[in-house]
Amino acid sequence: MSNATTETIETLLQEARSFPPSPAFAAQANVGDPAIYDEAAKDPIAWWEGWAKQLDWFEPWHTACEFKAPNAKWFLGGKLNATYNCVDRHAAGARKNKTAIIWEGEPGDVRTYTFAELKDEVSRAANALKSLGIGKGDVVCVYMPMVPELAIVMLACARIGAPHSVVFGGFSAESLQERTNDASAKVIITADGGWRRGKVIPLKQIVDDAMTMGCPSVEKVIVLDRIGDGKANMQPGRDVWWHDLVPKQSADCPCETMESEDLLYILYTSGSTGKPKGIIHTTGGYMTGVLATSKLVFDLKENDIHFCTADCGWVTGHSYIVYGPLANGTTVLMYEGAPDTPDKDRFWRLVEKHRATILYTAPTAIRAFMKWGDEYPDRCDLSSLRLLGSVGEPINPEAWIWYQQTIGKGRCPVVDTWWQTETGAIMITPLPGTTATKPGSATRPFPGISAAVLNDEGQDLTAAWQPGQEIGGYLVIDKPWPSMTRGILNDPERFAKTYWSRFPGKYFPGDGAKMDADGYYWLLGRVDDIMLVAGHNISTMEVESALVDHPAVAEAAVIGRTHELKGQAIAAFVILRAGHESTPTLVDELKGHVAHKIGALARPDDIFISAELPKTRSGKIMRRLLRDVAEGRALGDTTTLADPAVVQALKDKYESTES
Ligand code: 7RM
Repeated sequence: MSNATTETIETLLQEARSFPPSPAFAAQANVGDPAIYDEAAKDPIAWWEGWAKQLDWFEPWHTACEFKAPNAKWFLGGKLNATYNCVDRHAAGARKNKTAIIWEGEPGDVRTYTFAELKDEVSRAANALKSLGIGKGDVVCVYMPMVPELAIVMLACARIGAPHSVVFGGFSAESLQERTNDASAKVIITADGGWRRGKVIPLKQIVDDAMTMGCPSVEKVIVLDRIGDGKANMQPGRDVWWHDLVPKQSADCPCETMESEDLLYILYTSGSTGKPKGIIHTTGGYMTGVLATSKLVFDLKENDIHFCTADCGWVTGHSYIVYGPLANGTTVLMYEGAPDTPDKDRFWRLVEKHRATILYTAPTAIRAFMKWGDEYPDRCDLSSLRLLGSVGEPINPEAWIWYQQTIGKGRCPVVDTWWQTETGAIMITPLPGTTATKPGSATRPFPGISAAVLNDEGQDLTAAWQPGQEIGGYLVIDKPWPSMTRGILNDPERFAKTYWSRFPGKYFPGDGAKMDADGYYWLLGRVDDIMLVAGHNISTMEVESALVDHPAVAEAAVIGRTHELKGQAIAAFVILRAGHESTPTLVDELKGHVAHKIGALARPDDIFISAELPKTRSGKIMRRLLRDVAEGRALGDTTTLADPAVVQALKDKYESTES
């Protein structure tokens, strides 16, 4: 988006609908008064200190914040333990017998843990790690399915001060090896397998492959028996069964006293250069950020059942299945498998059966649900739900409205939450009891977070913004916040360059943003997803929204491909809804629809109807590969795709259609 200036940003999203919180929701909400924004802005450090005080500290901090870009430290001198805050303090009090985790496996098996039971299980797992020589500072690599033991292992690591590095169970042996070695992990914890769409993902086999390729730092592999077919190929001396090691341990394991800035975890995220970045999070600041955002964004109450559908292999699972809700003493619902197994109503059956009150999921899932049809949610009882959340990518207004109407029955506030692995916690979001929402807008920075929109020259457009004006450019965060990453493991230079060099002294997340006439933020996608068509900035997301608004379209991915005259031309890849046929008339109609919705400048040059789109394992469309397809290049790196065959088939079909 090199030419992103106020003048060239078009007013593309004419979303006029606004949904104030219902009086009933506002009356009971944790935050019902917008004054909280100004209070926090007056003294953000004091505001965050207020939240930090809601954690249990073994020793208080003496300095709240020390910041010299790109390095931040929070709550210096303070000592605490994350697991103590998520488990022990609840197990020792009134929440002792309250359910902490409800878990359902894909085959339908259910297990629950009270806070007291969780404390025992976590302590046994922690003692098991200690018995293998793992202690403070030793990295534990976790490669597990979404079973309760995954959360237990994370909390066990935090209990003894061993940073965990959870690798999503969908990653390949090579990716696992790369991450294990980058972090010099001493142990890998895995399972014989995990269930996904009725099939077993052979996790232990993949660990074996990674070990064969070479993981010199790994001394032991702990294997959980999830599948129960006894097929794991155990290597004597190296591999040990969970059931031989953990249950015999004592349920008494003191929490290690950690400095506020001691490492809590490492989580790898993909970078534009290909090599994954080991994003690091420390203890005091991270816990403060997830405690505060969980409580206010999800309006957490004592009786809530929080269902976040992410996998713990992603930051959303770290912050909003494990650390945030549990720090608040909230019951979480964890699900192992796919949303369409045994049928496309699985999430709604889970909500119905376990009476989930909060659902936090991703736009890519919401669009799939829309495509599958209303009959699936409509046949389930969703009356327990009181709040809906969205995360992971911009949500198009059509999907937002469908979510609000069909799942929320117009009764539940929808919170569209913008944040990143690097930010640790939610950054831009409505507060459901006080912020009027607009479909497609993440609304406002969370209290205590200071964001701005800059132009190409780094001028702060928000500083001069006046009500009624629209501005667009690059999103930055211009003040430190507690849960911000402390860097990239082993690579401070890359950290400084990637996030802090584009606009010196400010954190640049890589996203473009618009501020509308009401001062609301609209996240426009990654800046490399902004097209420059004949001098006009057009976000791929805005064109996608327009396409998905058409009744024949289930999902769309838009890219800018190089064009001789216009700089870039718009190419759209479209999946049709069931019952619609790909015809030249429909293609013309779709082009006209976009032109009608946004303006002629946004009329796609090409529309290619496809059966599938290339997606990462976390469901993000890889537009880079679509650009390769549209520009007739050899495909770039496809190793992070859920299914590399999809994009190859797409390329073959695209090329045969063209000629
Ligand atoms: C939580 C998570 C981060 C990137 C981020 C954005 C995009 C995430 C939204 C969003 C628009 C949202 N972490 N993103 N949430 N874009 N609206 N509500 O997804 O590290 O995996 O990804 O995801 O581009 O930079 S992440």
